[in-house]
Amino acid sequence: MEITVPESLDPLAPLPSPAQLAWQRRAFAVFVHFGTNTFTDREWGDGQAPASVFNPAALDADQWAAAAQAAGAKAMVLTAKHHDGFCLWPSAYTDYSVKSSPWRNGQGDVVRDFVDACRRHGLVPGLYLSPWDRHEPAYGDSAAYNAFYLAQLEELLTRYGELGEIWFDGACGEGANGKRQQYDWNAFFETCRRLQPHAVTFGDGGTDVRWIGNERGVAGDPNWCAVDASLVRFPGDAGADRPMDARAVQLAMADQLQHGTPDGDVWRPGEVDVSIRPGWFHHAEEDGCVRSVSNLVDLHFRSIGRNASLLLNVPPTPAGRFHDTDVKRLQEFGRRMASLFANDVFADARVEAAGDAFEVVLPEPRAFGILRLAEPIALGQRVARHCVRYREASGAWAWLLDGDTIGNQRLHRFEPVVADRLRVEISRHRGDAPAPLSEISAFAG
Ligand code: FUL
Repeated sequence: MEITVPESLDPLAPLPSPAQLAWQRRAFAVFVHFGTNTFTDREWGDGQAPASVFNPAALDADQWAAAAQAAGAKAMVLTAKHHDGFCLWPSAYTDYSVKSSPWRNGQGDVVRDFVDACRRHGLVPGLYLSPWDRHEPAYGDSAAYNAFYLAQLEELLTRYGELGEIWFDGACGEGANGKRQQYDWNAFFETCRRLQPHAVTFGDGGTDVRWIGNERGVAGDPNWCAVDASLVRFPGDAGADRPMDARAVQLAMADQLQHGTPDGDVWRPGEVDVSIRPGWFHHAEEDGCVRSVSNLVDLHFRSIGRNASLLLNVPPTPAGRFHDTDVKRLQEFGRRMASLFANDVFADARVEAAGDAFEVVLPEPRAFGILRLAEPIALGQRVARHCVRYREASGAWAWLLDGDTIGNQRLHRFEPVVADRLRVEISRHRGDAPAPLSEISAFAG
């Protein structure tokens, strides 16, 4: 049940940008790792595989989009170029791309198919362009490679319409010539802001969206949207030259990737990237290792349910389609989530708000085993600690759970209880005014 937020409430900085807020509301995206590695059975290509290996017999981006949509995703992100340097679009700046492959006689463009399929299925497209390029000879010759990379970035940001997310991977290996590439991160991010102002950029600790610090699919608890900008750095930011070797500083940064901080000065919400299989790319020997539906449900609770966004990787096979097992899993997961969250037990309840306490009054005792709470994050994030109690049929009040942050969404799962009243108390929060909630919903579980 939604709760009306008092109009008089002042925002409490830091605040999300419109692009960050839209990205947080989408919450769930499917990641697509596809390229020469799909055909050579590798995770990190060395850039030496001939372009001729890329030849998907039945590439069908609509099949990816339909499966993502069935799972409940609102966006998809494609590896337009991974570390091997092979471009899934016909870039004018290299021959190492689909145009040199036998696929569709060199006339195809996977990025085009991808963005069109996303839009047909109501998904917001995003792109990954690996800065590390193990094929391009200019790599390691910093100025020349930066110019090359910026030219490719501009192709992607101008040819394919509006994007929701641009994903920068932090990997930076040595060039073939043994030289270390110095990326011009400021120019990369400035180009994104200029050409795609509605997209968020992801890159290690920032800029708009921070990595959650692991690839296991777990957000921190608590999890704040804000971080301390002097500590959580991304490549190219103002403080990035400061030595990071002090162990204590590194630990503090790792902690803030996981948890954010209530004292943060910049809004930089966490993204949980994780694969549905052990690898990021498809490997036939992992066809039996696809996450189960209940594992995917757990992922949802540990990421989206902890105020983060989930980017779930599903790698197409060499045919260019998601594997049947993955498709079935995504469909079943989508159905399971839809049924779990179909009926809000509190839909017709009344809420009495008094200061830092919210009391839900039900017409009669009802059973529920999941609670969904939300704050109006457009006005900032405030709740640091909350406690939930419920009134049993006997009329006695019982403790249900304690939690920390809420943010965009907080999910709690517990042994179902029967109650005719439920009280959420905010026992600690940022700011002087009582912390508002925008939702208290319950589901049978
Ligand atoms: C990492 C890369 O090195 C992996 O190959 C993968 O793309 C993952 C999402 O990011 O840094």
